[in-house]
Amino acid sequence: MKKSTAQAHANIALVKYWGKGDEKLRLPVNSSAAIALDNLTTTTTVEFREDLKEDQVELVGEGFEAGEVEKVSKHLDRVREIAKISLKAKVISQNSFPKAAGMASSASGFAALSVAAAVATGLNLSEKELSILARQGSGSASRSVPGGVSVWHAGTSSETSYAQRIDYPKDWDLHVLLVMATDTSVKKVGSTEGMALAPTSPYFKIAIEEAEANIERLKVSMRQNDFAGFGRVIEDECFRLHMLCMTTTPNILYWRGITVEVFQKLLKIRESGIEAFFTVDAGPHVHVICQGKDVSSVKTELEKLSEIKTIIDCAIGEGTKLVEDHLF
Ligand code: 2P0
Repeated sequence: MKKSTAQAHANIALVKYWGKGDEKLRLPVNSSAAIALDNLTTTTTVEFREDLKEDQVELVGEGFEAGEVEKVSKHLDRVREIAKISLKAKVISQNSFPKAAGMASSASGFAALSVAAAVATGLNLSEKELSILARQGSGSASRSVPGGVSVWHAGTSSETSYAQRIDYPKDWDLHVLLVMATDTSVKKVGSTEGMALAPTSPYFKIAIEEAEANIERLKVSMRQNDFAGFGRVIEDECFRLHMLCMTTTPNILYWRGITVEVFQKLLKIRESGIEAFFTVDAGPHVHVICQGKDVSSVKTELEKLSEIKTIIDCAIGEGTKLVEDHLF
C-alpha cells in the first residue's frame, strides 16, 4: 500500500449548517455554502500497514482532544469498508493554524484525511465521492473537498448530500479577515453538541426554509454581480444561525461584547462606502468578507479596537489535493 499525503483548507460558511436530519450519516437539515481559506490548511499523511495492530494517529504540535482519535479511526473504518481491506493505518496530521485562531480544524482535517486515506488504499474516488466520504467525518468537511466557493447540497440520502464548487464573478477578489478577540472566556459549546439542540428552537422549521431561500439569494447575487446583495445574505445568515442558538433549550450565546462592537465598527466603515460584511460561527470571533482592495482599510479600522488581538487575512483556498511532502 502506498503512503499518501493530502492538503485541505478550512472553510467559512456563508450560508450556515446547523442541524442534522440524520445524525449517523451527517445529513444536514439544509444546504449550506462556504469559502475555503487559503491560509488555513491541514496536511495529513496516511499509510495502511501490515505491521500495525491498531491505528496509530498523531496530530503534530497541540495533539488531539479527547474523543478525536476515535473519530479518526472510525473514519478510517469507512475507507476500509469501501476499499474492502482490514489493514490498520499510521496517520500524522498537521494544522498550519493554532487552535487559538478560533477556527475549527474538523473541516480541513476530515477532508485531508478522506483524500489521503482513499488514495493510500488505491481507491480512485471522484470529487463527489470524496465529498460524501468527508461529510461523514464532519459535515463542514464536505465543503473543503471542492474548495473555492462551494455549495453543500443537503440531499435526501448519503449519495445526494455532497458539495461542489459554484462560480462567482471573476473580478470579486474575495477575502476573509479572521478577527480574533483577546477575551474568549465563554463557556464552550461545541458545534456538534450545539446543533443537536437546534430542533428545540421554536424557530427551527422556519430557519430551515430561510437557509434554502438564502442559498438561492446568494446565487442570484453572484449571477448579478451584486456584491452588496451578497453581503446582505451573509449577514442575514449570521443572524439566522445565532437566532437559532439563542432560542434553543438550553440557550446558547456565542457572542461577547467585542463581537457586537466589531459589527458596529463595520456598519460605520460601510458608511464610508467600503463593502465589508460580517459573519460569526460557533464562537465569539467575527469573520469579515470583503474584497482585496479594501483589506488594509478594514484592518486599520478594526485594529483600533483594543480587544482585538490579531487579524488573519485569507484569500480563497483551493480544493483538497495530494502533495509530495509526506509527514513521515
Ligand atoms: C458551518 N458550523 O456551516 C457551521 C456554522 C459552525 C457554525 O459546520 O457535527 O464541525 O462535525 O458535522 O461540521 C461546524 O460543524 O459539525 C459547522 P459536525 P461541524 O460551517
